[in-house]
Amino acid sequence: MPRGAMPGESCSRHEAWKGAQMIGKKVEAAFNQQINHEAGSAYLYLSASAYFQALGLEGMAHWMRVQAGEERKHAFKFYDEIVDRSGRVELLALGKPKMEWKSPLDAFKDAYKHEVFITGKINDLMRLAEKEGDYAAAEFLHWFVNEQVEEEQQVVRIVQMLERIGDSGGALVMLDEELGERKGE
Ligand code: OFO
Repeated sequence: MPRGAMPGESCSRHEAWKGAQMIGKKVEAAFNQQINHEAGSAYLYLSASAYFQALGLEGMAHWMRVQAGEERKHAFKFYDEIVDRSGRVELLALGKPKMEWKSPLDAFKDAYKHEVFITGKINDLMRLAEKEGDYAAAEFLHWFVNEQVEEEQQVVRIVQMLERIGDSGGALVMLDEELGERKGE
């Protein structure tokens, strides 16, 4: 039921309002695809969390698990936006995520590559919204544009630290403790 409408309400004003809010088919399909990308990100980070858990790096496992939770929230944001604009959510299949990495550095480098991939998808969505003249979608996507800058920065910082740490076990333990303090979940 549209926001502000009473149960059973059926008036032309209501229908006109609903029509004005409807999401276009192209943007709807692209947003559904993005739900899949965000849910896939959550799945990947949960798998990385399990990898770190197996290595006994609890702090990194925690960091990845919090990140998986963030990605789930991103998927829900797209879900809610489709519903709020009277579209139809379609959940697509998720593939099996990678489960082994060569090292913590390798896992975080992969996370960085993944975020760059997602940034590209958000930029594609923005281009589509603008092409379709869907300013509500463009406005909604601004939050994600900023979020991607933040996410890439966070992961780059960890990659840089891991590169500096190299083979130093003590420094790795210290970084693990720091990453274990990430808020969330
Ligand atoms: Fe949803 O931001 Fe990372 O992938």
